[in-house]
Amino acid sequence: MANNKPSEAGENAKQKDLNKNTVSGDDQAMTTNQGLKINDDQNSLKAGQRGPSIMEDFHFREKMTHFDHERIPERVVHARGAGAHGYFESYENLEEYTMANFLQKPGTRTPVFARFSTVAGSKGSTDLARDVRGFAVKFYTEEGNYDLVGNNIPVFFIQDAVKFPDLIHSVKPEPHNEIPQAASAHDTFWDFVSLMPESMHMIMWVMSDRAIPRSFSMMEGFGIHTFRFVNKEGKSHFVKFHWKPKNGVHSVTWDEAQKISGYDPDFLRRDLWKSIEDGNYPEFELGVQIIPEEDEHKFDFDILDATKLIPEELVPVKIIGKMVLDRNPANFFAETEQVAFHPGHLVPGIDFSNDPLLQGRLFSYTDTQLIRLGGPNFHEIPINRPVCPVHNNQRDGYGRQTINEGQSSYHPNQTGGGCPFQSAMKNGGFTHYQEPVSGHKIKERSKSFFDHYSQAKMFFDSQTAVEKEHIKQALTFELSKVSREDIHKRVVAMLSEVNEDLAEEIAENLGLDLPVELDMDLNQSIPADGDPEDYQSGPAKPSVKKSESLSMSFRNGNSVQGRDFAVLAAAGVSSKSIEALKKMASEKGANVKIVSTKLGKIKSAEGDDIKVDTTFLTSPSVIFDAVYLPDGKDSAEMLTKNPDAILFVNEMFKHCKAIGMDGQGKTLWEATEAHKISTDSGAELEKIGVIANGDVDGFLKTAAKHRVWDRSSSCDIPA
Ligand code: HDD
Repeated sequence: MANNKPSEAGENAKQKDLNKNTVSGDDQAMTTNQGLKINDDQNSLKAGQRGPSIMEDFHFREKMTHFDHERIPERVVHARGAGAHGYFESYENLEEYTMANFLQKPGTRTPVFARFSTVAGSKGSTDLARDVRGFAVKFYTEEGNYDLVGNNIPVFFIQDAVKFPDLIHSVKPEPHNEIPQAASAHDTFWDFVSLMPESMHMIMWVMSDRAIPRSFSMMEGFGIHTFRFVNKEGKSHFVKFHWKPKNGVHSVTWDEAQKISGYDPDFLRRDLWKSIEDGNYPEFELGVQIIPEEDEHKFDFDILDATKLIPEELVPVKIIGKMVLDRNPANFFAETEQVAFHPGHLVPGIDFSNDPLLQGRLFSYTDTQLIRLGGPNFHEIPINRPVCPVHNNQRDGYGRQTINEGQSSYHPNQTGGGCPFQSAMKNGGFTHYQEPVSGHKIKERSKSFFDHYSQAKMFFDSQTAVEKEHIKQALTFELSKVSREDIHKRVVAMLSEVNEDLAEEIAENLGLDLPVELDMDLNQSIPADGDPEDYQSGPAKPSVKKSESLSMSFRNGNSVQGRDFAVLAAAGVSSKSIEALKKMASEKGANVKIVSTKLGKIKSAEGDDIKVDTTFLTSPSVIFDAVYLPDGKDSAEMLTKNPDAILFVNEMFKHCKAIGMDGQGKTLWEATEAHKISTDSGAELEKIGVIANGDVDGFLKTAAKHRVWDRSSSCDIPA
């Protein structure tokens, strides 16, 4: 009884597979788990109408027991997430680099399931925390599942997986009082960071607006580690994976993030769900940076170091396919919660590098699923099972689904005729890349990992003025919530390695004098017997001084697909004016919502009824991408008397979002502080993203830019 909706691409192999387990209760009788029809689900069995309940009530006991066991441990990191089905379509034949089957024939479609997440917060925390976003994709290929388990930031905090539990303990709520939830702005995180200079590059990214995306469909994704592509001849190339969103890379501001966290903590999850329901399918292109083996040591950083990226100026990104997410899960728990990713789920043609962070991950993911999903059979859960056959001699365990017939469960065997048998490489048998390895068994890191500041500097220097300003504000916010001065001092000392002005400004905001005097042993991050001299990071000297692709402004996208526009309206609004906007916006995939003082209908100037979608009470400006003030004298005049409407426009202005108006809509605009400020500044309205005279096309073009940052200098507005 399948109820999964077919995707646009028709039923793909994974959907057909899931349908075997998808059940709908429509038109069905209610039964116990044993299939017995239930007559009364309203009352428990009692000894008399007012008497005690009776143990014999097997229906009550079954229902209650199941309920009592409904919860499973949340993911220790990335607990909060949202997922979607879709497909990956390859653009070209990559046999020169990899034998991976799904990358051979242009046009090959492979079903995928993607899950986006925050890292630190619990399952019920806000989507808008300042945090890295997980970007995990499971490809259900004909050769088995391939998981690309990445993030929306191309580098990581630490170089060696052995530090992962420390990093996570430091960022999670503090152990003595479980405060704060889903936030890095507290003592333990910054204490750890201030003692781990290798985290500095990642800190720059996390303090940037990348850490507060506008939509899961508006962020990049990265495999982070250097992986390998291996072709049929056994030749290997190093490879870095990138996802590039069709909708461009966009973020909210920190002020918006905090407000949205209150109004709609499900903002990103809802956005993903809704855009798929509306047919605005999120789309990402997959790109690769391919590095020949011989070039491994060509860079002034180590390609095995996950705190470094390879600037696109040095190795361009080659686009090899696209992912389209076109179907929402039928059941959150069954699919999004139970999906189990693992960077070690590979197909022939893709292999690992020796990145010590990646190597450690290869242990952690199976281990965590054992506790989270309750045993070794989690690969049989519908969302996790491959679409190709699975045969081996692994048997039994909690919740085993497969009924393995026959006498033999070992290999070699003759009782089963030697089956299941091994496969030669030419028949798809996976062989590990035969990398020569030599060295001493040693707990050490290569010196080539010790430059901690060059790329942090490159990232900061590559940002636009507004982006730099936001990084400063984020650092100030986070560190202002840190209570210990020693932590402030150490962070400022590290920042001064990245950029003196940055360090000075943060020091000023924290009330510190420069240069800061450090009175602490900074050598905890080296081995007990290590000589601190051997572990010093040199001064920042990036080989690429500025990399334009590191700025979000480089990937604007110029699209309004999936954006939400508010139309402020009251009785007497012009329906003609609204229709003109709606028509053009919906053609481009944007949503238009009528916001008013109460739900129901409003009478338009033309006399027809207009349905109100939402109210000022539940839908403030921060959850919209732009605002439109339609024509209609009575409506505009009424709204000038409404403080919520005035605040709405002022806040839109403050957050540098497009403001459009038509005819009398300008009456409302003229009643705002925003109008006064822009008039006083003498700025040309259009230049600061305020589009008058019903120019819908101009309004949409401005909204497509996402923000009019030119306005930010005149945005000192009380909103
Ligand atoms: Fe991890 C989950 C991404 C380092 C250990 N990780 C997890 C998820 C993502 C990432 C996207 C959520 C998957 C999902 O949606 O279910 N992790 C990364 C990236 C890393 C990284 C991009 C660095 C480049 N992770 C990392 C290290 C370790 C782990 C170094 C431990 C050695 N990660 C885990 C985990 C999780 C996890 C504990 C928790 C839930 C899960 O695995 O399934 O095993």
